[in-house]
Amino acid sequence: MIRKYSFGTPLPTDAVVLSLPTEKSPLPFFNLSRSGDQLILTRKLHPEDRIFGLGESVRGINKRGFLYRSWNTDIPHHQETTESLYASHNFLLFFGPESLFGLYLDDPGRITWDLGFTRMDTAVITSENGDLDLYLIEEDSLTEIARSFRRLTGRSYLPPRWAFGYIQSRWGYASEESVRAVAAEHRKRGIPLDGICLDIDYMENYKNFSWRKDAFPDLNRFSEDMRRDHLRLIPIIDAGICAEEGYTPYDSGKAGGFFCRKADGSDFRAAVWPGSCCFPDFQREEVRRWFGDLYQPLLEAGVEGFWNDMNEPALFFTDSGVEEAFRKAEEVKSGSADYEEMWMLGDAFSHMSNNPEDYRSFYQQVNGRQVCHEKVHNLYGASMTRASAEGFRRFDPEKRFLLFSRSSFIGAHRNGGVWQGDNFSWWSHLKLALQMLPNLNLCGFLYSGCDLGGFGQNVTEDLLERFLQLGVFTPLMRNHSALGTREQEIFRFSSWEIMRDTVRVRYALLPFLYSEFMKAALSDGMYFRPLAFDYSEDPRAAAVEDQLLLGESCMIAPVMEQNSAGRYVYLPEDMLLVRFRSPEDYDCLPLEKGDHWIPFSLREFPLFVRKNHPLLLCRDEECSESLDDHSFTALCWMNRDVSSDLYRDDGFDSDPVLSEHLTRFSLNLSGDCPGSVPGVAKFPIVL
Ligand code: MIG
Repeated sequence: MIRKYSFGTPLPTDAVVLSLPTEKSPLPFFNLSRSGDQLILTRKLHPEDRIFGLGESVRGINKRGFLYRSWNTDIPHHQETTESLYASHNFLLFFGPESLFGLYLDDPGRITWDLGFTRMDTAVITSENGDLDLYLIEEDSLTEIARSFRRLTGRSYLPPRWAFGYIQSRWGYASEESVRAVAAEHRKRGIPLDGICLDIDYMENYKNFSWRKDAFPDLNRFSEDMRRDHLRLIPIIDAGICAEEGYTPYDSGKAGGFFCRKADGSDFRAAVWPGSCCFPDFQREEVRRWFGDLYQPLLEAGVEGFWNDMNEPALFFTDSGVEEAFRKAEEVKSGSADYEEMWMLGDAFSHMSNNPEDYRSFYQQVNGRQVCHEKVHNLYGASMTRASAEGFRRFDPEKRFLLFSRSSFIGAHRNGGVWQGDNFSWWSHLKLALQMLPNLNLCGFLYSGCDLGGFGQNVTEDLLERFLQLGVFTPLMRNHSALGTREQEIFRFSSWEIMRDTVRVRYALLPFLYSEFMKAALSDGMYFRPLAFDYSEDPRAAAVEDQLLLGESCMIAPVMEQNSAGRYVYLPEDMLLVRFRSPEDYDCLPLEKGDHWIPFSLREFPLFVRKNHPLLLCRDEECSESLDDHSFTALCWMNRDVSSDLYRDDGFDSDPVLSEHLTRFSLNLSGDCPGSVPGVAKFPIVL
């Protein structure tokens, strides 16, 4: 049951697709109060209450015990105490002895989620706008609440199948040759690969939809050559449009009046990579149409995937920000500043970027009305994603395109995936990535993944290998790193063969993982879930913070500590451990429900499969297109006949019907189990 409550005059967000009547009865579960414009919700927490949700945010799977802020921020140096990341996903699940409900705030402005931070026993949620629609969802289980929420907000984005292949990326591939060399090195060494991202280096002076003719002379031919080798180019597009006369996107945007404006009616400008930029007012339909059509020449050149960046929007600085910083510096220089201002001199400069003052200084058009950007800030990336996706649909409505964005808001989950932003080559960020995934899924973002190996700082070989072992299971499996850091492609490292075999396991599992993903997406389910979702009666399972359920029958438990020789795993029921070293080298171990310490050398990683549920492995290939998804090795710990469904499609169909793509298959106990481990069947099947 979904109930809607309205407060004031809510701004449209495009998050909700279901129209519901507004409740007149008082809001249950929360104490409601006002302070100025703010709307404040308060709820006493039971000591055993858990809170899931908030999608992209720091800390654990259970969000309880910290304060988070919905305020999309470019924050490459995030850590445990960071309150806001690149996205705002305002959905929470309360789960405890006295609570089982979901709460969604459809509010594009700043929201503070004090989930037991100020007082351990109290949740206080504050909306700054104060005008919003609030939805309460009550169902019998966490899974059903999540499903209802997806019905409310719409089906998750479906990427093309090739987007489940391994993707190599780096900020700094400065020419066609360097990209070709990276591709060739993967092919030469048998490291499977489906795509290479082009970062801002491919553009001419970082201008969107342009490319450097000196270094990337013929994108058409380049893209064709790559396609012949079963590789796709995935260019980046930034939010800001370079404010330079003679540059077509600027001229057409200017002529159309498509950019965000200041109070005096002039275009708002801020510096980003290309220098002074204007920012499309993505809230307007005609602006989205114009921007979406700008992708057309690249689509015509054969590009089938993009990543949208800097769309919080990130602002390096504005003229007024620079003036203000210089004014402070002058005061300090002339001796007129007091002690505190002198001490803050560094801040005066570093706070020039993503400055709240700047976000307050421009306006967006919402339903024909000028609204201060601050009030709709968190929609910017989502609306850019919408513009792109709508453009792709106009270009080819039959086909799925790859699209993942840095910034997002609920609603964008219908149009694209997300990557988890700029992380560091830190062990703690490996764990952070894992913990974010189920909450992203809860908020509808099924196609996601982190920068494997870490974006900032220098990775170590073992950290990259452990990142890849998580990446084997994340829908987006992309190795990405920042300019100036240690080169991070697999082939750069002495242990590249170990890493290659890890990626090969991904390809052997790809048809199975794709099937699990599509089944989840097409039934409004979750690909990754906290253990609490399936084992809500088991308090041990509900508390697990370092393992995730995957699809209908699997569980992952990656090693996330340096130099560890293994790890503890809690099995909420009997499960088969498949410990992988490569597609042909793995061992199968039936394990009983309970705690286990399991050794994992650096090259080993587990997948756990529920008893009487089959796992399908195919022969790995160098790219997803070459995979044979008819012949499999079936692995199953079984003590009865089992049957299951495999989802398959052409990988592009933009509107597949689940039931039309399922192949039912059975494994019979009577036909004896040919595996070498008693009770574990292992045999070839053809579907
Ligand atoms: O200010 O395009 O998150 O993935 O490599 C940095 C360069 C801009 C941030 C993205 C990152 C990308 C980088 N971008």
